[in-house]
Parts: sequence; C-alpha cells; structure tokens
Amino acid sequence: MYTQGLDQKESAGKRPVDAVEAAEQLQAFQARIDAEEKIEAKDWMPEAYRRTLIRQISQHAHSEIIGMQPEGNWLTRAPSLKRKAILLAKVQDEAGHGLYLYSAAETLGVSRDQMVADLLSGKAKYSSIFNYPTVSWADIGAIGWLVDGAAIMNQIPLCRCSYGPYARAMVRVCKEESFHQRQGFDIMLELSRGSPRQKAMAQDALNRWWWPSLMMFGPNDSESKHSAQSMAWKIKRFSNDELRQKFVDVTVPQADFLGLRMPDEALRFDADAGHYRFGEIDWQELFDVIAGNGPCNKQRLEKRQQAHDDGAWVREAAQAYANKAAAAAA
Ligand code: FAQ
Repeated sequence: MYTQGLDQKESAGKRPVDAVEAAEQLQAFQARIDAEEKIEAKDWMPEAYRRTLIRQISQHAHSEIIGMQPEGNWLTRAPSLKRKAILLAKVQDEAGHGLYLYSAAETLGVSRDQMVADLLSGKAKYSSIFNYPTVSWADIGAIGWLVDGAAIMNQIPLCRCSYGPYARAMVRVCKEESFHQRQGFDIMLELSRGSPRQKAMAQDALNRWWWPSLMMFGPNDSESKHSAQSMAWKIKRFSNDELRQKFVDVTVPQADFLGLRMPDEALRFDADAGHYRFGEIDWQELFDVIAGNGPCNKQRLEKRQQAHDDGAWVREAAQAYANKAAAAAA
C-alpha cells in the first residue's frame, strides 16, 4: 500500500478501508504535485506537508524580521544621505517580506501570535546568517552582495514551489532581493575602487561573510533531513548542495571583478566540470549558531522581544479599533 508521506497520525488506528482511502488521497495529492498543479490553502494536503510548510515559511519570515537588525545597526551611520535612503528602503523591504511570509503561513492554519511566540521562545529557527555582527560599513555591502545573493539563489526556485500562496509571495520578494543584491555589490565596488583602507575594509568584510553565506544553504545533502521529502513535494526544487554550488559559481567571478580574494585556499576552477571547487565548510560552526550559540543570537532575540513589548500598545489599539468596527457593523 502507498503510504509514503502519510503522517503517522493520519494512518495510525485507521480501519483497513479508511487506510486505503487515505493512501488513495495521498496518491491523488502527489499526482497533482507531479503535474505541477499548485496546492491552495483550502485543498486537502497531508499533515506532514502542512507542517513542513509552516516550519519553512515561518522560519523564512522570522529570518526577514531578524535580518533587519544587523543592517538597521548602520542606518544612522551610513556614509551619505543617498546610502542612508537606500539602506532604509532595503530594511523596510525586509519587513514587508516578513509580513507577506507570515500571511502565507497563516493560510495553513497557524496564527501570527503563535509564530511570534515560537520565535521569541527560541522554538522556531531563523537563518544562521543573522547571528553575525556588522562591525563596519563594508559589512552592509557584503550582506547585500553575498547574503541577498545567496537568498535569491535559494528563493528564485521557491517561486515555483508547489504551495500557491508561498510561491506567489516569493515573486515580489525575489524582485526586491535583486535590487538589494545590486546595492550591496555597488557598495563593494565603490569601496574596492576607493582608497587602500577602503579596499581593505571590503576584503575584511568578504573574509568574515563568505563562509557564513555558504552555510545559509543548510547542511550538506547527506545531512539534510528534510530535503528528500521537500523535493518530492516540490517545495524545494534544488538540493542545498546544488544551490550552494550555483552560488559559488556566480559569485567567484564577481569577487575577481571587484579585485577581492575569496578567503579559501582550496578554491579552484574545475574546467572539466565547469564548477569552482571550494574548501570544507566548518559545519560545527553552523550547528553551533543554529543551536543558539552564535556571536549575536542572544542579542538578536532580546532586541526582538523588546520591539515586541514596545509594540504592545499598537496591537491593543488595532484590536480595540477592530472590535469597535465589528460592533458598529453588527
Ligand atoms: N540557518 O533538512 P534541512 C534572507 C535547519 S532570508 C538556520 O536542510 P530544510 C533575506 C533547518 O531549518 C534567509 N537553520 O532543512 C534577507 C532544519 O531544522 P529543523 C532565509 C538552518 O528546511 C537578506 C535543519 O537545519 N531563507 O536572507 C539553516 O530542508 C538580507 C536541517 O536542515 C529561507 O528561510 C540555516 N542556514 O532546508 C533578509 C528560505 N539551514 O527545522 C535581511 C527558505 C538549515 O528541522 C537581510 N528556507 N537549517 O529543526 C529554505 O529554503 C530551507 O528551509 C533551508 C533549509 C534551505 C534554509
């Protein structure tokens, strides 16, 4: 009987007839996925598919929201009015992405309050990359170039994700991320063509952000517990390693153009394969950061908690207004 992908709760304790029906339902669901149909919020879906999407989309939303912090740190210290206006627009875009993504996750039956509570309690993850500090202006360039660059590489395929609300949210997010990536590259270009001190700042930022950017794609395929099922469900279209390799292949020539050196002695072009081969990633560092022990995990969550507490009056006012409007309409 075809039960792969059936949640244990869905198959356990079912009478044989029910179990056959459940397996048929699952088969029909997989056939829709295989036919590239979009799954919509009100369609039947296996519980495990729903839970996987809630996990991934809410983590993605949390990443956008926490991701505002390292860049927000430079809003008051951007080197010109123009750079400040651009950075402000970028940080606001990240807030917008978080909101589209929370909305997409809500269509799966989880409340915004629950997702926020899970973030603040440390139960829900967000991308490891946002637990590193931004110590110089060049870090803002490196984040745009590398972090947004990695995010786009991962997110373009998500525009074709099998779940309609997530896929549609990603279309706009990706357009905005492309602008973000270009503004980061533009900062790096200006610095790397500037004074020797500016170029050294750009190199230092690249040295610190390169490896964490490669970690954003997640563990190696052999260690990625969700990839196989997520790819069968066409939530993910490429594996973690495939996307990481694509990112390396497009980014190394960009570093050459900037006149910067990748901080990887093992990096070399494999002409036969047409790919850049790179050194071993420090997986322990990724797992430590994911476990909450990165350089800024504590600070990021404390700041988010503070912002949440400070915003309580806005939520109360919005609720009071909604109650009043509902009473008036009744
Ligand atoms: N950080 O089995 P897999 C951005 C966890 S948005 C933390 O491979 P999966 C925009 C993973 O959750 C950046 N945790 O998992 C921006 C799982 O843990 P769990 C965020 C990580 O889901 C730019 C476990 O490890 N983008 O940057 C990480 O199949 C600039 C096993 O891993 C998205 O969220 C990590 N790096 O693949 C904003 C994109 N990697 O939950 C501001 C959507 C893995 O079982 C400024 N997400 N884990 O306890 C995805 O594509 C996937 O979820 C992956 C992970 C690829 C991240």
